[in-house]
Amino acid sequence: MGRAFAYVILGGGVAAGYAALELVRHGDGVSPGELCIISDEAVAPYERPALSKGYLLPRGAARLPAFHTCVGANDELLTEQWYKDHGIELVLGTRVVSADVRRKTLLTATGETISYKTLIVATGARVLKLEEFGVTRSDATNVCYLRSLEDADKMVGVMRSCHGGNAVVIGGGYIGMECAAALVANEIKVAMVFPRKHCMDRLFTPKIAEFYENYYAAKGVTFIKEARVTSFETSSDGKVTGAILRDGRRLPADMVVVGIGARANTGLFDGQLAMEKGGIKVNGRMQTSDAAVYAVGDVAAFPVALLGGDVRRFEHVDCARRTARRAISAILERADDAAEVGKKGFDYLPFFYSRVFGLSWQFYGDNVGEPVHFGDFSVPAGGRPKFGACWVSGGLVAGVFLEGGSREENEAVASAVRCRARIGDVAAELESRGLAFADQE
Ligand code: FAD
Ligand code: NAD
Ligand code: ISD
Repeated sequence: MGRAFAYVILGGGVAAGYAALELVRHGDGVSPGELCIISDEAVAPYERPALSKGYLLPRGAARLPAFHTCVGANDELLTEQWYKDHGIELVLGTRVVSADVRRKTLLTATGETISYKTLIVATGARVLKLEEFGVTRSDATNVCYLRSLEDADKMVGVMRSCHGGNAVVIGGGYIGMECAAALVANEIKVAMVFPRKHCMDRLFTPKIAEFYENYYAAKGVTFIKEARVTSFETSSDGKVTGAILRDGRRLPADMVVVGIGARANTGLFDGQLAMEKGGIKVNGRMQTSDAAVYAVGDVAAFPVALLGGDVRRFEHVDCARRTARRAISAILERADDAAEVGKKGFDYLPFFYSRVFGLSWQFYGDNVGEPVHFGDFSVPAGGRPKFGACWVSGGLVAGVFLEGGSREENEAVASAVRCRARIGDVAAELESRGLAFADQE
């Protein structure tokens, strides 16, 4: 025996929160008792980006309930009470262990079968573990991964016990860069190890990376590039005390932070739904190969109209919010759903951002073609740097990265990318804002 719902959202992260709000706001047909959210986390959906930023601050740190969804989009704060008030069944601390899309049922670890008419898969992604690369002992009490609130609590506790000590950060991507900045703020010395030539190599050009690496170095962070940790040295109490590199070097470690990438949580649907790009393949309405199942957020691979219908999967919060809203609009067959018909996919402008130290960058579009740098890559005394890059493909702007942009400048950049502006027009616009193209080396 089990419970039955018109709508079930599987997963309780960012996309789940935004989907719930959208259903409540626009779902004339959504009555109390019709929507259920199942999450293996112990708390209601929250804005995950806070975990590597405000949550790790040594003073005045962000704590729940302040960053439940949907405050990240300057919208309503959905506390557990909000879900109660709207008759939404929030099943927390409960893992779904199998799904049967033919029968339209989910089985939880507690043995309950939950059935749906419409399922929205919002299972997000999991961290890659060092063990998957043959490095053992990453379960030590002072080794931290960062995906969930539980992980963040562990990291806060470990940082408190390491004040003035040494941290080894493994990975030079988003987690590595944001956690290194947080460790510095907590007065912990950082050595960052990664296999590539420069940090954030999926997005940054070598010139952009050089700026951030120099900025971090000035804050005391050491970069150990083109290197890998192959084992840990541990003490008798099971704590890691050192990280050993492939070339035999030993880095002292009072703690370790690992950010070596993520994998979409698709396993429940292997062999049941079509997959692509490491995620669940959906159409421009976020509908999977089973008409009753939608997928949103990190787990969804969708055709991007702006990129000519190319199927992409993004692991970023803006995408989670927008795909969640898109799916609900499609499920409820709203007017904006009809407006999408005929397009080569979802009308989405890819958007990534990060904030570290006093810096703040945004990226819009696709980093394909030739990057052309602009602005001043030095740090002005007492001021904020402002620079960026335009990726140019066939004379048109495919993507723009901007560090230090004002709200108005970021909006201008976004619209230039959205309308595939000609590079000459963007150059003139940048110049009018005092951001001339840098000499290309
Ligand atoms: P998630 O938010 O990961 O939610 C997935 C949910 O599903 C989780 O609650 C999970 O526990 C649950 N779940 C999974 N499997 C099951 C199961 N079988 N049963 C029950 N529940 C299950 N992006 C940005 O653009 N900017 C940022 O600054 C930024 N910062 C980030 C900082 C951190 C520390 C992390 C980890 C990510 C950050 N991201 C950022 C990425 C962004 O948070 C994700 O893209 C976003 O959370 C994706 O939303 P989602 O709902 O798809 O997945
Ligand atoms: P990532 O893909 O951004 O970076 C992974 C890093 O690990 C890269 O530097 C890569 O070269 C390195 N690496 C890969 N394999 C390695 C190995 N075996 N040993 C050492 N280094 C290795 O992934 P992440 O930083 O772990 O982030 C995880 C997820 O969280 C991603 O989905 C990311 O988008 C998301 N996130 C996003 C933001 C943001 O958008 N601001 C912030 C934090 C996290
Ligand atoms: O999700 C992402 C991400 O973090 C990037 O940097 O997509 C991009 C691509 O990997 C590069 O455009």
